Amino acid sequence: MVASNGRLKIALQKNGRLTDDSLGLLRSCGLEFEFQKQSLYSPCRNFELDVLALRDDDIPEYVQDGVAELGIVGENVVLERGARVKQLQRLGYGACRLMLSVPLRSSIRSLRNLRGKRVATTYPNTLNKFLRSKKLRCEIVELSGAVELAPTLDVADAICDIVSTGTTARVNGLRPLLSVMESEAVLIANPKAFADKSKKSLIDRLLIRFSGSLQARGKRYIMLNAPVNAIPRLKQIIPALKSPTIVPLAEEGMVALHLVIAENVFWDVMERLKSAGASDIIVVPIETIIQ
Ligand code: PRT
Ligand code: ZN
Repeated sequence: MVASNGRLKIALQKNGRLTDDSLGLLRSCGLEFEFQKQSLYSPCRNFELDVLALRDDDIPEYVQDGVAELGIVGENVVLERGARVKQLQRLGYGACRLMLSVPLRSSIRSLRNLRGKRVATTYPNTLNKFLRSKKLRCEIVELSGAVELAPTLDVADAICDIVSTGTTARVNGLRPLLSVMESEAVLIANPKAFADKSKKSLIDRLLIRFSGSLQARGKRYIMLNAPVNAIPRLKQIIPALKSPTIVPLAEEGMVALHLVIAENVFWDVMERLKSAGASDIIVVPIETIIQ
């Protein structure tokens, strides 16, 4: 039984693809706790929060029923379980697609060709909803795993399964037909949790930390020196992520520029800044950005 002790509870996947990133996100928000896969319940030392470790499929219902006020789970699972929960934030990891795929040699080339065919999936509700929205009738073959084997075993003509790199589909001789939904990990909440004043205030505090940490992801803080007359050129190179801070230096005609830059353009921009006159470039990681 989970103690109802006035502390906030957040449900995470106990042991799976979302576990490490979810723990990393909580830790990047300054939350300190021991996490053991075997124990259901890990109290935070420095925040009124307990972390619950659960199977991902159960998280939407537990959040809906108020066992935990918050949960982190894939959007695909939230949709499939049809839970009445509020989606608060997309978290930028666990990216995947729910994809309809067919055997390489299949004559099925379009969605219309699927009419009347057998489609194996572990996502019957999502698939059913999708097919109804397309006014298409198929026979849904509900499996509990290893969906990619269904065409080889001749229990289905197509499958509807989660794909991330596409390797599993390729290895099993399948080609993608159509994406049913895109998904990533999301933070969900029990809507009633906001009615409790102290819980709401804890959730609000956590949300600020989550946003701060997510904002900082993939960004670097750069400090560099440059001659004043190089500023117009440097400004043209700097992507419009944030206007740079410009500080005069003791050395006549020199300034320091501070700016935030996205990791994916980082090296390219650095090289161009250097050739435009920047020197003494210092790059530091960013832990959080509170706006
Ligand atoms: O034990 P528990 O029930 O908690 O975990 P689980 O085994 O049901 O889920 P898990 O850990 O596999 O996935 C958790 C969540 O991660 C999913 O609900 C998705 O939101 C997300 N996710 C991201 C994925 C994948 N990528 C993924 N590739 N979930 C599953 N897969 C599987 C997919 O089912 C297929 O078998 O990986 C295979 C395909 O991968 P690729 O890379 O070969 O395309
Ligand atoms: Zn699961």
